[in-house]
Amino acid sequence: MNHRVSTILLPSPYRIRKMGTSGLRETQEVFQQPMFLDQFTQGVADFFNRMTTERTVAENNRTILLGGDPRRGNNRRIRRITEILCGNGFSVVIAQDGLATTPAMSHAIRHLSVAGGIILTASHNPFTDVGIKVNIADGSPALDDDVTRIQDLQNSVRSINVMDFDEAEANNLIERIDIVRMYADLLNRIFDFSTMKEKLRAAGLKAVLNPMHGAGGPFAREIFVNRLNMDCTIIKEEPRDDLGGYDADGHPLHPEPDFRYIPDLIALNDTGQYAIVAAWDSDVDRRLDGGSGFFLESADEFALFAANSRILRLEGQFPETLSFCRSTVTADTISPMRDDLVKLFPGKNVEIIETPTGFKWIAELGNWGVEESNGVGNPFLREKDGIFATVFLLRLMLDTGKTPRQLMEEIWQRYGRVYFTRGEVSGGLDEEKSMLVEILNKASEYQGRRFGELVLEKALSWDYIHPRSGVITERNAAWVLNFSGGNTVKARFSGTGSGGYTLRVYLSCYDRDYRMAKSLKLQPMKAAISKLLEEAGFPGSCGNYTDEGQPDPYA
Ligand code: VG1
Ligand code: CO
Repeated sequence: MNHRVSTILLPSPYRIRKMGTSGLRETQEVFQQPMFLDQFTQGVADFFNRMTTERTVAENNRTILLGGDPRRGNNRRIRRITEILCGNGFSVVIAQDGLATTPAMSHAIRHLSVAGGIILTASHNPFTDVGIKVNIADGSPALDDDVTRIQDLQNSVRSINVMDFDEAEANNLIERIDIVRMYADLLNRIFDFSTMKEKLRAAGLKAVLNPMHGAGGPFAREIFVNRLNMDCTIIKEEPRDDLGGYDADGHPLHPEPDFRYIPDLIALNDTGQYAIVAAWDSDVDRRLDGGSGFFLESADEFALFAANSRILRLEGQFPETLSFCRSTVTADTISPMRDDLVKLFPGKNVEIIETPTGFKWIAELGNWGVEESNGVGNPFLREKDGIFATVFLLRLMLDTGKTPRQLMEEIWQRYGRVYFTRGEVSGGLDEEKSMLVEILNKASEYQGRRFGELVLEKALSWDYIHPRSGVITERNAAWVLNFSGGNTVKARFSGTGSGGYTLRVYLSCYDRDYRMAKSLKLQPMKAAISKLLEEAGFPGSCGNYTDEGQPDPYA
């Protein structure tokens, strides 16, 4: 076949940044620069080109899957990326008019056995940002070595190979798939929708779901309404290119399932009329769910799922080694469960692993995983998965007749509870950021000092020692401040922003008693952080704690 490919010279190449916690995120303006997307994509095509000529990574070794959230410009970008991939000898599978969730993409990459996927999403960032994630043949996000390789290739691009879209179409290089159906079929195989549907009919539970105008709407409708026939109200269902637009102060809305951004869902949950409530971010790899007035933190939900993981079907696919992973800054709800997990899976190896933030670190290791920002992953694909989590919660409720709160309290009664919140210190000045780095690097100098009610016992930095190779693969993935009374503060810089700095601060403390007011429990740590920053001469403060908007049944 002789397809027409033109080669366009890149007159002034850009310096493209390395992908961060999850893909590259830049403002719309950056992506609108002439040929910026072209250079980005040519580099990715070069990466897949090398990868697939070095070895066969998939049955459809020269095919790439494309899809993403409904963010402004993504349709156009999918068209252009298709032209460049086809210009480089690949064929392309496009998910559902370009609309797909990150977990559905991860599943489809594996299911279709293609060489990888390009996911157009800046996830929780507002529509004023653009993001692109690159996933490899096993469905997981590209890991650090690959990310470095991609960036090197991108920054060496001097010309772009392009095939006109219509030409690619005429040459049958483009296929379109019903990714909603493909993903719903997967969940059906895992959870058994027909049994769930029957139990739902008997129980008559109601739900409110909130896809935040991202990619989740069609998936939620197909699964909860069409397949499970559930009595559902779906708010913010329609995928919108502005992901809901602006708030009352003129700031673009964050499509992020975080207590700060879902006051409407919190209010509906407070009515007590809904057995299940859930919000997911624009690419549906994160969730915040619960029901009957209660919400579950991701680490708590992770513990609940781990304890009940045997009810999932396809158990034969569980590997010999079951890895329960959490990013190190996530509440440690899983360690107290170790002995029970070992008993739950006789004959298998059970390991509990701490990773850096970014689900790529977890996806690489295999199966169960959780992140601090409301992401829970499962053994069936290689990403966090918001809808999977909500369906799992629903399934547990149907099996037991219990509310989310009752389910969670059973776990806390057995293992104790980790009280947890996240906050941030953010700003635009490089000097401020450097100052924060210096304060945290030298925090051990404050050891033994009292900050409000707490004494700083130890300050250290956490390096990721890879559990397979034993090599330190990520140095200083978090700063750790151990205060008296088991109060632990961890901090790291965000890697998903498109400008300025955000230091993320994670607070946790364990207690056997789960019925304490969370804000009171966490207050001494918040005060200690403020005092420490103040004494170190830092001009800003830590705020925006997620528990501030969180309903607390024990308050
Ligand atoms: C944030 C979250 C992190 C998550 C990442 C990507 O990263 O804190 O837990 O993995 O977003 O999630 P950062 O570096 O800004 O803290 V998503 O839903 O944007 O793919
Ligand atoms: Co996301």
